[in-house]
Amino acid sequence: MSLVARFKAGLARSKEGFLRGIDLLFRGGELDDEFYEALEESLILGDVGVETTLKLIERLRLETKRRKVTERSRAREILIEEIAAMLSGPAEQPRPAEKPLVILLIGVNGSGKTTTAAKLAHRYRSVGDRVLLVAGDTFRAAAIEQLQIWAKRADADLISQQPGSDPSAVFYDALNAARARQTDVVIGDTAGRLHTRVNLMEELKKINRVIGRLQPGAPHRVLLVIDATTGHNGIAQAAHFNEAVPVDGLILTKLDGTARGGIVVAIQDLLKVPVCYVGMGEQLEDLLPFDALDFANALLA
Ligand SMILES: Nc1nc2c(ncn2[C@@H]2O[C@H](COP(=O)(O)OP(=O)(O)OP(=O)(O)O)[C@@H](O)[C@H]2O)c(=O)[nH]1
Ligand SMILES: [Mg+2]
Repeated sequence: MSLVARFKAGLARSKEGFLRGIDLLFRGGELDDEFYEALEESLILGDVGVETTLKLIERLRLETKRRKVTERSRAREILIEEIAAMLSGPAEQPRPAEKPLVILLIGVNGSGKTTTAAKLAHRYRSVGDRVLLVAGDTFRAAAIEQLQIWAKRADADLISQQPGSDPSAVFYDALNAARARQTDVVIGDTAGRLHTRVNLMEELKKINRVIGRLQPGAPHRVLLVIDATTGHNGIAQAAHFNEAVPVDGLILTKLDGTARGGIVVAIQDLLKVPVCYVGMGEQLEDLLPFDALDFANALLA
């Protein structure tokens, strides 16, 4: 299945939701004020957000005028282009010169960090990388067991310690093990934390420091995992996390569970942090690398 088709499948609920109205709008007629008003309403309904929606509408108005497009059906392509332009981020960073590549997953409780760690492990394993998962959530015994099960399924190594131990110590062990074993990619799971809890954000900073001391430049990718079904709350979370540890990219999970998939557009526009992956299900294969044009096409084409 092509990436567009997979995005479409993951967006099934949005397709039944706000995207249905948008699809109908583009089917025929003139590009009049009524059209723009209805489009604005639908985009906001789909969690694209007021600010981002107004920006998109403005660009669509300008671009259709410039190209002398007056029919709604021809404006669809232009809106796809504008959304794609808004979504396109910098190309993926190359791997560090020295192994391993260290990825750290952070986010609020239940956003999908542990599942995403496993999905990422699976992605790297499937191209032949040696992967080490780090059970950095030492709060709950169940969290460690959950990652153990996933590590087995994804055929990745795992480093864990007793529940209650210092997560920084787990990362210290893990990085040393990764070096000794010639691991290609280290993927760190962390405990869910509310962005408003100062001590927990301090713990995150410490993990970040410990990793950086062991391997300069690491963690190479700090990825913030956001549950797409929480809508615009995710934007406030992201700003706080970014203050504690600079976030390199976003992973939006549970896109399959929302009828308002427009959040992807809003989040990238407002945060200026690229969406790297989107989660569209609970299985190992359900993490898709983000592609702006394919995603925009899946939304509207
Ligand atoms: N439908 C769907 N469910 C998902 C997705 N990603 C994660 N989940 C589910 O969301 C729930 C929480 O996922 P976890 O990976 O445990 O979340 P977490 O961030 O590690 O949670 P804490 O460790 O408690 O903070 C699980 O039931 C996952 O199966 C997704 O992309 N789509
Ligand atoms: Mg977890």
